[in-house]
Amino acid sequence: MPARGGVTEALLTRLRAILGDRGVLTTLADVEPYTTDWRGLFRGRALCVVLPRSADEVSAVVRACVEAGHAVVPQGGNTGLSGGATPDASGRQVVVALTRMAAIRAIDAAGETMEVEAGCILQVAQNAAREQGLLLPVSLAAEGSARIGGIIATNAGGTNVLRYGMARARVLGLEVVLADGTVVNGLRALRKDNAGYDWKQWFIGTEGTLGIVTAAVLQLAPLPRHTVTAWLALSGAEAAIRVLRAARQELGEALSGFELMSGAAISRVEEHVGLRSPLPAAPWFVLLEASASLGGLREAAEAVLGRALEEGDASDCVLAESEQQAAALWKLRESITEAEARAGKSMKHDVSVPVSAIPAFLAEADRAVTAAFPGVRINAFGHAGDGNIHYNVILSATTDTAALNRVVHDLVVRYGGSISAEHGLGQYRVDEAVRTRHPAEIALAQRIRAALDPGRVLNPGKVLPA
Ligand code: FAD
Ligand code: 2HG
Ligand code: ZN
Repeated sequence: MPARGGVTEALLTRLRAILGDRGVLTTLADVEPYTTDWRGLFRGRALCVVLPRSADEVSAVVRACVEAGHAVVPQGGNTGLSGGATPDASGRQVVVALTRMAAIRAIDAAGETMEVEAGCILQVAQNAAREQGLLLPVSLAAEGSARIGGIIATNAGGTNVLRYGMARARVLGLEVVLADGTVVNGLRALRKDNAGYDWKQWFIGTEGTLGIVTAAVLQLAPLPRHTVTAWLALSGAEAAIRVLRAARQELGEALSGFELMSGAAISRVEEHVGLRSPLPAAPWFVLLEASASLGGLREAAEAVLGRALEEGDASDCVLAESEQQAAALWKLRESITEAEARAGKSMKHDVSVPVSAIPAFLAEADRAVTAAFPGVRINAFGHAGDGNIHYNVILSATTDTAALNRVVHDLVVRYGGSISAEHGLGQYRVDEAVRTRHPAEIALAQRIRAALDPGRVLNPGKVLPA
């Protein structure tokens, strides 16, 4: 911890006056969990961690930090995969953790909306919706820890974007605290609202660099009565795209998940997590899910699987016979990140390309990466229905990671893709975003940032260069 001057001591005293002693954490043991990211890849330091209980307290904290010249780092569940919630190494930044603002304020069943505080855990919000016969359709493996504010600030994707869109599509209204401490309340439960700028969009997916989300009104959906879940073994990624097309034709908008996983990724889950695929080893697997309130789903899913087998796209498949079997299939898919972490250090490439370009992209990326970086192991999987591939590479002792990023991202750009489909830039991908995006796009983002946070108080060094 750097020596503290009078201004810093005065700031701590002021924060304690705002939040009480229990709302300000300063010991190394208390602060450490908030200064390291989920992967243990980024390790920062913080002057303190503050735990506000209301938007007014967040506002008072921001004002105090601005006046003392300290930056703030908003944090939710700290499950982000881009280092966005980790403070820098200066030991001066103040982490604002929203964990004590976790109330579900209201659910309007007829209007299918929920008003919820930013610190509510996603799974808690999902369960509350389910109790009312409604679905909060944002689903990801970290849902037991990720919080609503983090979900919104990263515009999280996950496994049902194909049907329900990204987190952005759920947000009807927001309450945010700006960089000068102003609280802006836009907690309206309206589907239609064209009265001026749709300013809430500025805070969705901007990773806490333009404002701190304190509460939101979310759009829910009817809870589907029927779900089918299938697991297919495929010989190649081309076959997966043909099966996707068939699934869209047979199941239409009921298709809610289409996850593509390399055989190597599933073998790693078997080896490192101890789960078993229901089918023998294959080059690729697909996990397909469809859900609807009206019947006929199973017949339509059987038609998709039958066609895939007949046309030689699938070598084998299973259709889950129970909720437990479906859950076991999802567990396999959702354990890939954990298995990858146990297999070694990896470089994550959270990329998207047009859906139809996935097979060509994968083939070209495999050729380029294995030729240039001997000894690496590719761990490719992702939300193929959305064109989002996690083209992760488990490193060898000598891999030049900057060169590896350039090879993968240059290819992504050539395919008209994005170097971050859903995890955001955080601090992990800022340089690559600057390198691969048009300079005018970066300049436009800088202008918005300068307008909303001229003093660079909010999460400096994330999304845009410091
Ligand atoms: P944090 O990690 O705490 O923060 C993330 C970013 O949001 C940071 O920049 C932080 O400063 C900012 N932030 C947090 N709260 C606020 C707030 N209230 N106001 C303003 N800014 C804020 N992501 C996906 O998109 N799809 C997936 O399928 C997916 N699967 C995952 C699986 C695993 C096993 C893990 C570990 C992560 C996964 N993630 C996935 C990444 C992560 O869960 C998401 O990015 C999630 O949205 C982060 O939420 P959080 O509350 O943990 O945010
Ligand atoms: C997923 O799709 C998450 O499971 C995590 O987005 C991806 O580990 C990753 O790279
Ligand atoms: Zn993902």
